[in-house]
Amino acid sequence: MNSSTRIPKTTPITDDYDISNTVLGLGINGKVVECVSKKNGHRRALKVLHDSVKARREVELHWRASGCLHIVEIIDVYDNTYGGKRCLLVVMECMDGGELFQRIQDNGDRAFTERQAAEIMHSICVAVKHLHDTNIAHRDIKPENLLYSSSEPNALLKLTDFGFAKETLNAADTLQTPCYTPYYVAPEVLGPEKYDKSCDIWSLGVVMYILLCGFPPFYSNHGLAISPGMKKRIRLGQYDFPEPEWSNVSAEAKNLIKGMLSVDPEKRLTIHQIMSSGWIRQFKAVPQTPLYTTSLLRDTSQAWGDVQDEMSRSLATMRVDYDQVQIKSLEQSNNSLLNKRRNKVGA
Ligand code: I85
Repeated sequence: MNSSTRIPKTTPITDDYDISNTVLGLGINGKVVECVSKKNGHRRALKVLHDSVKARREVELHWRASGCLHIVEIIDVYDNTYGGKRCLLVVMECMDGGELFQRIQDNGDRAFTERQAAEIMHSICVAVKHLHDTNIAHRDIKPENLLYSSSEPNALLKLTDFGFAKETLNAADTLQTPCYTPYYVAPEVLGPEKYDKSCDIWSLGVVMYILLCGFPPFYSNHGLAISPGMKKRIRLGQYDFPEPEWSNVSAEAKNLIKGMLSVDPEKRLTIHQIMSSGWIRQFKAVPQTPLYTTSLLRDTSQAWGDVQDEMSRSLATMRVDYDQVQIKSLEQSNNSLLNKRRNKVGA
């Protein structure tokens, strides 16, 4: 279905759903509560967003991204007045299994293995490939946004929250605009999309690192949410694979992490390179090496909130930094084709 044909319903949501008081989570842009379909009795998750340009973009991009096995599905969207304010009400499939790392912590007595980590990374990579292939950068991939569909062993892991998602026009689309002919196009015209997507890859690297050992690659020394020292370590790519946690982890996994956490976004792996690595593609053949992850996550469960805050803050920094890189490179550019376009746009 063409995404542009999807329009929120303007009929009252209460015609179709009973809305409960149970809060499932609080996002930055709105709260998520439970609701039940009057038609079929299915439990759903309802995200309430105050209507704005930003909220419209979130809904549009999430809607467009729906239809992937590893992305939380949108069922319905309503444009209603709710509590005296215009709101977008997003009804989603309800993810009953909770957050990724909570489930790993509750892994029972069995040790979490490198193969299980590879299977989880494969699921997340399928979601990211789907997004990047449809010109969407999520830009907020972090543990709290990775949810399980149920508590069954066969539950699916899915990505949610498109509050920071951004459309990335790719090279092919850029070249189809009348201003460019491919022979003369400057690299900076083709460039910008890469930075937003590379933000997602960095997140994949951090999530994969935590999956394999139970602690993040970068953290502050004094427990402060984000310290200058931590910022510096992120910028310089200063992290390591300490023993004993990393002693038995495969070299292939470590190399993949290095490629994902490469400081220079130009050098960072793309989702296609990651998907074609043996560790992801043949995750079922990855060794079942027992990891320290479960026990370390349990040990640090007190500080898990800090770990989450740290990741949110570094993602925020990265989104701003990369936006600036893009603006700067366009402003600084004195490319004749770009100037032609500037004149056309009248900017
Ligand atoms: N179901 N980031 C953390 C939740 N089903 N959750 C968050 N942004 C969103 C909440 C705060 C994610 O867009 C979020 C968003 C959407 C959901 C969402 C979507 C669909 C759920 C902010 C649950 C749930 C339901 C039943 C049980 C359980 C969880 O959260 C649990 F297992 F935890 F008990």
